[in-house]
Amino acid sequence: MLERLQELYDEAAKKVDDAVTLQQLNDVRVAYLGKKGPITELMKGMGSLSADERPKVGQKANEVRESLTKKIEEKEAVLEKEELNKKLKNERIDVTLPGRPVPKGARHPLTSVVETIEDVFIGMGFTVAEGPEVETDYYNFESLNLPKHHPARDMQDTFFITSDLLLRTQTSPVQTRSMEKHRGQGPVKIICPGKVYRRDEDDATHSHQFMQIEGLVVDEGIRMSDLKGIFATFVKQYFGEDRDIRLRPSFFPFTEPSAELDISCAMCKGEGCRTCKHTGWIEVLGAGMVHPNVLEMGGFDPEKYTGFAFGMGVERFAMLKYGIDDIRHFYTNDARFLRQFARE
Ligand code: 2U9
Repeated sequence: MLERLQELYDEAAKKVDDAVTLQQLNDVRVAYLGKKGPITELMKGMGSLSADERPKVGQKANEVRESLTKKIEEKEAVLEKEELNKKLKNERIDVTLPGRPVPKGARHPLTSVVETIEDVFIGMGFTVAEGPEVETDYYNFESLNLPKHHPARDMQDTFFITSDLLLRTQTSPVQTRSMEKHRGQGPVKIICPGKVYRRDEDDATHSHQFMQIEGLVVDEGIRMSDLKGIFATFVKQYFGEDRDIRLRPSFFPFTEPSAELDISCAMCKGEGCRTCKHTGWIEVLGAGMVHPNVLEMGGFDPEKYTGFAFGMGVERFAMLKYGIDDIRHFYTNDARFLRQFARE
């Protein structure tokens, strides 16, 4: 048995010497040192040996195992080094090659316009408020002085989810929710940007989903002249110092009195052209003094508090500022269109 063990060692050692890949080396390891290998098999027959022979054979078997393991490990280190050197030689990286450019994304033009408008209002002491796009009938209509069967509900066709849940048609519900949070205590001074939905046929000037920024100021002693002052400042900052404003009487169920705000046409400087339909003025937003019913439903005492509110379509602002002629460009994600608004 001692001789057989030595033979096995010599045989395995030769195979280790001959191995040229790590795979071959591993095969030798499994073949000679594995559970089904000849050394293990030999050991199984040790029971038939005499008490004198058994420790000798045991010791020899351990020696063979240990030296073979050591030999394999040494060869393994050599082969690994060889393999690494081969790899380093073959896979040389040319660090002087120019890099592949990664296409850079940019803010969507509507996001930029919202951020610019937000900055102007934040500069005048407003905070930004947001709310859910799925709303209840109460917040979208009822709390805005639009009770069930009110004819003005037909002014906007609505996407209903259930008889009581809908996609908001304006961001006004955010304002009612903010008023409720104030629990009848002023001042409230917020702007509410966000997506709104209406069942319109999409065309160059209509989109079933668009963006609005609405605003609300409620405090003691707020007057229509405050509204006008805020917009004189806003229009000059957003459209330019040379723009004039005017207010025209209008009607909204949630404001009384109501007005529409026009800015002087920059194309013709008020002379009259196609952009302003030969009036010299361009309509940009709606506004008015908050209706007493709306203040009351928001938890404010209309005898003590007054306020003004306004609403604007973000796409319209972007179209006017950049001379874009079709609202659908904002939603079709043509990279050639979007790229033009990329800022560093
Ligand atoms: C509360 C009270 C009053 C919001 C207002 C308008 C006038 C308005 C339109 C502009 C173009 C919507 O995007 S558009 O179609 N909006 O003209 N919105 S006043 O009035 C409110 C809102 C909330 C609690």
